[in-house]
Amino acid sequence: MITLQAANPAGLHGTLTVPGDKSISHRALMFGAIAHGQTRVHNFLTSADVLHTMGVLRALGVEITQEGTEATIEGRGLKHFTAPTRPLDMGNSGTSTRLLMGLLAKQPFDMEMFGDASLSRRPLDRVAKPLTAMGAKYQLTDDNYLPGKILANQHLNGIEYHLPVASAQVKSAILLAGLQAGGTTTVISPLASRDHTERMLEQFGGHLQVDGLKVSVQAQDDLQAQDVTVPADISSAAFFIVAAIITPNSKLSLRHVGVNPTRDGILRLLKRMGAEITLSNKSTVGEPAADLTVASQKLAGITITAEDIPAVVDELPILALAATQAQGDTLISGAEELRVKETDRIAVVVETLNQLGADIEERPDGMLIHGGTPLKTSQPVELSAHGDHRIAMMIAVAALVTDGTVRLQDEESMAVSYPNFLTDLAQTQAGEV
Ligand code: SPQ
Repeated sequence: MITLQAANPAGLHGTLTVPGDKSISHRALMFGAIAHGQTRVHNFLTSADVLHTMGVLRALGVEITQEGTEATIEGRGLKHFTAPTRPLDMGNSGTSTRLLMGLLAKQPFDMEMFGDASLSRRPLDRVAKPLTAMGAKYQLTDDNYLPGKILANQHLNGIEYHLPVASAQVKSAILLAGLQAGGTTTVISPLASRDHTERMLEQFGGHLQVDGLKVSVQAQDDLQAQDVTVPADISSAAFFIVAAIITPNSKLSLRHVGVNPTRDGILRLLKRMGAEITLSNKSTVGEPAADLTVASQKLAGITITAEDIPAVVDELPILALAATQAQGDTLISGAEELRVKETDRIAVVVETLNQLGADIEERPDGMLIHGGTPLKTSQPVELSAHGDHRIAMMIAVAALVTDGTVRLQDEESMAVSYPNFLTDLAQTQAGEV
């Protein structure tokens, strides 16, 4: 348990580079493993989730070296994995589990897999169903959870699949299986979800057809190794963006943040709330990125609907905190997917922020946040993130503007996506970055 710091009267200051993007780091490892030749990944994220993907690929015989944020993968194509000698450990990572269920759907051996308590409560039927229709075979618990097995399988056929929810993980799993399937595999999404898999597949020489929300691939085992530079993770940057906005007297710059339009919903929604966030040094080589500058300012409540959700899905906890400090109400709807993340992020955000004096009503598909509530606690309050990295970081940012003592029980959960978050936050407090 740690006691979190309240903000200094001088605010947060400096220029910070947050770690590499988690979604892109997972995919760089996976594409590096199935390409031919040596892939180099720069600014790779060395967080627990990504290291679980790395551990699984190594257990399947892939040679990967890592020094700091540089990783090198010796790729040998889709057909040269070796049977693991132990169950595959997915840790806390939904992305590792779901994407690898697609990537490994056609191997000549069984693979056992397991995850931590949170991952063992997250639904896998959303990937198992379409992948089984392609010919893949899985053994999961009766409720379609981990622990489970990807069974040996010789044959996959293409399908046309209409995703019931806009999920990048399900789309990616099907496309990765589609690279090994007969005929054409097509995924049609109800709304755009993050397109890192499509972009990276193209970079590695994949032939994919994209027509609006419809993406198709055919079997292909000649992907070529690449140099991949991972931008800073906008999902991690979001905590500092909101911290600077709600903490008086602050000004922060964040370097080379990924601003892929399928991920930058946090910037668009904060702008709709009246925030000014300046983008400079835009780069479009590989994934789009830019330097962001943001200072303390006032926000106004807005209405957020289903169309907004996929591009901001992981940032909704920290956006909810921002909304508690805005003038007026913010309504978040169409966000029921939040209930099947590392925690039920609707229930946990409402409960946690209300414990700090916020006024939020839980809705089945989101929440109604009554803004303009000063956060305060007369007694020292002990909060748990329930093992959810994004909730833990939201609590640390909330503590900056809470009048009273806030303690956090499971700060170690931040290691899933941002191991040095508290150090970086403390440095911005001291203006040392
Ligand atoms: O990997 P995991 O545990 O699912 O991570 C989360 C997160 O908060 O970091 C979700 F809990 O991000 C997902 C995201 O919500 C990462 C992801 C991806 O890399 O493809 C896609 C999103 O999930 P989904 O279900 O919408 O596809």
